[in-house]
Amino acid sequence: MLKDKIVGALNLQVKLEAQSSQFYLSMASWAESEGLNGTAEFLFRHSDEERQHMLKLVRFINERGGQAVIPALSAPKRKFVGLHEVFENLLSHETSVTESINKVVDLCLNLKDYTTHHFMQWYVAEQIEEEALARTILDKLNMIGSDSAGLYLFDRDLGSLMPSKGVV
Ligand code: OFO
Repeated sequence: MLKDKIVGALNLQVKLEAQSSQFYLSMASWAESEGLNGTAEFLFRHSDEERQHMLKLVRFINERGGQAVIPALSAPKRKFVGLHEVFENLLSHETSVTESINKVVDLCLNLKDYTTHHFMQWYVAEQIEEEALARTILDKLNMIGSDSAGLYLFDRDLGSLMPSKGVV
């Protein structure tokens, strides 16, 4: 049986993962409307993955005797100046998700909830991958600058990349 404080922290994480999914869906929609189809595919997949992260938490909370709360969400940002802004936003969002996950892990240790602590290790590992990938993508974009041939190839290659795996 989960302690109330743990349920509260996990439900906050449910909300953050849902926000991630909506935010990346909004980015994907912007990219598709700009003709950046590879980037859009990548972001649609990223959005789907975030929804899976949310569901994994929902199922865990309910299985362990708590109640997962499905949150209301505010509308995500929908206009971006360019790809650089998209991936800067993505990295800074992921950094805040990592901080939140670390807080949950910390609380688990303080309350001696080793089961939830074990469960959360999957999220810790996932955040390392996602942050590293976002940084790699930003490095590539910095290298390309405003070179349109480079941006064309970048967009094409991103279309076949999985958000939680691989390097551009
Ligand atoms: Fe759920 O991994 Fe990003 O936010």
